[in-house]
Amino acid sequence: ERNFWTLKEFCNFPKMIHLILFLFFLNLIHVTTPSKEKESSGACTLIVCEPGERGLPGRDGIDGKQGPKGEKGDPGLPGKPGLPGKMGPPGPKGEKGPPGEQGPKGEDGAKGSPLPAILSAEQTHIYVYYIPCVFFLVDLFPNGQAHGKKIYKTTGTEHSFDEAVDICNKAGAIVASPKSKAENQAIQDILSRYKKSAFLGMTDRKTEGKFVYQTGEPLVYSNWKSGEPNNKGGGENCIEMVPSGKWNDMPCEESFLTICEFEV
Ligand code: MAN
Ligand code: CA
Repeated sequence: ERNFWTLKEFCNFPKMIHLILFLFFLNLIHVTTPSKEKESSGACTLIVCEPGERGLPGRDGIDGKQGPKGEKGDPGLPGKPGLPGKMGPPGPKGEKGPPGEQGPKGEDGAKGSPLPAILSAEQTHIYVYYIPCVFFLVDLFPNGQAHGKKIYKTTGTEHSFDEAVDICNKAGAIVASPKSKAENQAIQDILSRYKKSAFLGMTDRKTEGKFVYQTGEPLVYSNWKSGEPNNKGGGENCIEMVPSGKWNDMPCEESFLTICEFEV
């Protein structure tokens, strides 16, 4: 069993996006918020003090003569601090200190699911995952969809079936060939953005009425519109997926949006 996620799996997990964004902004807040320690270490504490009060008057004298001098009053409170002096000239450069001791060994990384590793990650991990993830998602938008181990991407242009096969094969892919409801949905998501139909990769060119994948294998999933495939006019050997996600057999010479399927 794999104990890691591919970038695609990681980024395609919808909740992960929110987690990454959350961690990213949490990280920003952490970086921009000064800690209490920082606040107190460098700041001057300004205490405003009044000058000291006068001491008490001396006692009355005896026999009309002036009495002895009164006792010295208590010292007044300290006055306001003076203005800071001018900065002195810089001191000579100190010698290089000895190297610090080696820090203790870090804790073992999380095993199994990568999720705990992500959750317990330090700031750098956020960047390690976040930045590639952003590139991945930007690359897929607006003409791509990732589902499971497959990525569907459209050229954004319309072509005949044979042209589409050529375009996709040259890109190391095949023409979109959904094998489940979810994969069909991923393709439909693209169609709903473009409001167009697309060719699927299956044909019944070899045996009329028997649609197969480009590998020659028979269909494991289908989503025909009711009444289809009808081979209208006797020349409908390719499949068009309409924006609703339903399938209709159509002539391979028609032009539809090209959507390629990449296996990751
Ligand atoms: C209609 C239906 C389809 C057929 C197309 C051809 O939509 O009859 O089955 O493929 O026309 O344009
Ligand atoms: Ca048809």
